[in-house]
Amino acid sequence: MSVKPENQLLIKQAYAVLSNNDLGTSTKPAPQLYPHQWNWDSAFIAIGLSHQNEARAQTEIKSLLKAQWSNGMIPHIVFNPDASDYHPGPDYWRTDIPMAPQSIQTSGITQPPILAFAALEVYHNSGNKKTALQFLKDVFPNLLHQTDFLLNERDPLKQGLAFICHPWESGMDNASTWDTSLNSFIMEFQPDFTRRDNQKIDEKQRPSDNEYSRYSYLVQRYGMEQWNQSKIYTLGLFNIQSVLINALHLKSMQALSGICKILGQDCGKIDNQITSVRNAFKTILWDDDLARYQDFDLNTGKPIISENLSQFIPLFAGIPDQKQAESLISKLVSPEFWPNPGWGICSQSANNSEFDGLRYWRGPVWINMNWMIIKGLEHYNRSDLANRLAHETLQLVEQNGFYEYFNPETGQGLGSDSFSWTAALVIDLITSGYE
Ligand code: 9WN
Repeated sequence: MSVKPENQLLIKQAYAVLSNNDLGTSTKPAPQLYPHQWNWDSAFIAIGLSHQNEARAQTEIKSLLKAQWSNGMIPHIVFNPDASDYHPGPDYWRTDIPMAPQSIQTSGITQPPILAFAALEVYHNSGNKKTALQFLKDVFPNLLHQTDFLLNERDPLKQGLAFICHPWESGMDNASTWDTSLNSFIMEFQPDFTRRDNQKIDEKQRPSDNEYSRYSYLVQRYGMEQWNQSKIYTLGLFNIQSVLINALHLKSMQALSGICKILGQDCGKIDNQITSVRNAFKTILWDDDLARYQDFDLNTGKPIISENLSQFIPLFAGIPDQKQAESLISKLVSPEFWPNPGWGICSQSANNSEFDGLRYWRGPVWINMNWMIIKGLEHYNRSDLANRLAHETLQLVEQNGFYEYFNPETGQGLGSDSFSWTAALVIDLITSGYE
């Protein structure tokens, strides 16, 4: 495969970003803003690393799994003991409880579960299949345990869908989708904290103070329950069956079924679980009248009507049937989500009254989202659109830098520079033959 000189340079720069953010056995998402290890960041990072250094890619995943809780939860942050400049830090979480690992400090919540899919990608990209097979054997039980956590502790009504208990678990923290639910619960006390993020990044590009106050309250309140999952559910503060979380969970379960077959084990249980999650997408998360997927708020018993891009992520897991996929793709290509000319998919529709092209998950383009949608378009045989989206993604980074997110109108880089998953997924796109 011949790679254009400008893309060869981009790959070189991308590896430099990952190497500068390398903490030894894990990679921080960004040099200043995010000094610890994050869950879904490490999954994307491992995929990028696997094209150059498969052993290091495997270590990235294993280091996160070392922090897995005894209930199967893989935490959203694994704290770097040498870094302190992040709110909420380890003590704020009150995770010094028997369920959490004893020698590693972690947060008390999880994040979009794409790790099993990443583990299978790392295996496929490996040159040394013997060590890669051993890697799959090593991580398989932990990854199954994570699925059990999501299907049991996070599915009290046994519907086949996991709920999230905090906007940080959604990965799309301040999407306006969460506004009503986040502002509905009563805070029994005012949480005490100092924000660090807006000392480093222009506050117009970050969540609001009100959101931070509510994020921090949830952390403290759940900490008071010692992170007991049924108590968290019963508190009823923020219990949402998210489309993104469940789509990535299904994608990971499909990968686990693939790993199970590679390992020659009996895969009946995981295959049945996949069927039940697929059915739940059809019966609970799909709205036939609106021809779209919607998050579901367990506290109100109602779907959340909000136009953000998570409705397209089921394409990545091959969940919609052909007709559903066609409706979703026709909305995806409309200028409210994908300006033409443009830089990819807006995190919220430009027609959404809360759209803000600067503010984090309320409009900006994110590289991991473009990347998952590219793969979803390929799944539905829309290489024409996948190629266009990949091209715009690579141009965006080449012209503006390895930023965390981007203004969908101007392409301006926002948030932190030298962002790891931007670098990792640029490597993966170019190595996969996109230009
Ligand atoms: C809170 C690390 C993480 C990403 C999330 C993104 C942002 C953290 C923050 O950064 O969240 O988890 O401090 O804002 O929203 O998706 O994993 O890159």
